[in-house]
Amino acid sequence: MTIRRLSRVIKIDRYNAWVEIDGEEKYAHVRKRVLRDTGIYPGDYAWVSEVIRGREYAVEKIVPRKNILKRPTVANVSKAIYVHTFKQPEGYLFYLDLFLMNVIHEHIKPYIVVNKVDLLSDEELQYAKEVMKTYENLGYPVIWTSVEKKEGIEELKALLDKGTIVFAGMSGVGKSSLINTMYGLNLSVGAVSEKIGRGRHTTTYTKLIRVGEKTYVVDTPGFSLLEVPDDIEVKEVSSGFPEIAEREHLCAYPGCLHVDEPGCAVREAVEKGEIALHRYESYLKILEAVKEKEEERKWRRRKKRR
Ligand SMILES: Nc1nc2c(ncn2[C@@H]2O[C@H](COP(=O)(O)OP(=O)(O)OP(=O)(O)O)[C@@H](O)[C@H]2O)c(=O)[nH]1
Ligand SMILES: [Mg+2]
Ligand SMILES: [Zn+2]
Repeated sequence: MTIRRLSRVIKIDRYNAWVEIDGEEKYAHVRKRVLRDTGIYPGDYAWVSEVIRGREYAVEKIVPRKNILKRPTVANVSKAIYVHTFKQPEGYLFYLDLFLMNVIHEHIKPYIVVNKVDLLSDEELQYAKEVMKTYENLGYPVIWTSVEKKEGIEELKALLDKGTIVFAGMSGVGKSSLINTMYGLNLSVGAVSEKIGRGRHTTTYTKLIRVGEKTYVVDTPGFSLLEVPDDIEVKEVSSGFPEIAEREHLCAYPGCLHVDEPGCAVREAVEKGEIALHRYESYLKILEAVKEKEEERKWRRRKKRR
């Protein structure tokens, strides 16, 4: 009889996976039916068999997931940290808003880290604090860090004790640097290109790293594309924006999408400055992208029926 063990999937390499067995990383073949039925993602818990004792492993089955974070894709996430920078690179808040929507959708606890504060002048820092106030008011913790000056690192670490902790954000914001400083690791770190002020995607794959008995940190590649998850529907977008969701019942039309409907309480709140304009703009942009995906799906279904 072959032994089956419950293992954690550490990293995916095309149709194979690195899994953790007895504290060691082993390369395992992924059965076709796994790829077909459930797929396999970093962070999955999987039943792994020993095809040849101590030498060859195969992933037989994926344990049902608690959640799955999209962009970056990681399964069974406890906490998700979005790393933002105001300079080198100048981050887009839109990515943060999209990330928060994804995270809320999966019931994962989000944290926002503003890194590279050493690069900001007093005035710039004041501006940054104002921008982040919007997020703090929505209930998201914001932590200010500098890897360079070793600031905020202990504060951040104290918030993130157990579980599977994902670091996400644009390329070059310092995700790998933060993980290195916090846990004394040696992940590769790359310079932000001088010319375009953007990172160069130093980290190219998602990987779980065990840093405690029950703690994994997940380093992920920086993203640079607008990509909304496939399973989000038009009417669900607003639930990713608490300040919109809580006003929806005040709109004149049930099912109001807050675009141009008359008597829209959300747009009224934007005009009054009660909802930050950049948040509303993110909402509209995501809504548009989700609508497009829905149209695509409908079109494909119609084509299939013909
Ligand atoms: N001044 C300053 N530079 C920093 C700080 N944190 C990281 N950096 C630098 O920013 C650059 C990018 O850091 P990385 O850790 O590679 O960024 P990343 O987010 O992992 O990037 P990708 O792997 O491409 O997604 C490196 O040159 C770091 O030394 C900081 O707090 N202050
Ligand atoms: Mg990196
Ligand atoms: Zn409305």
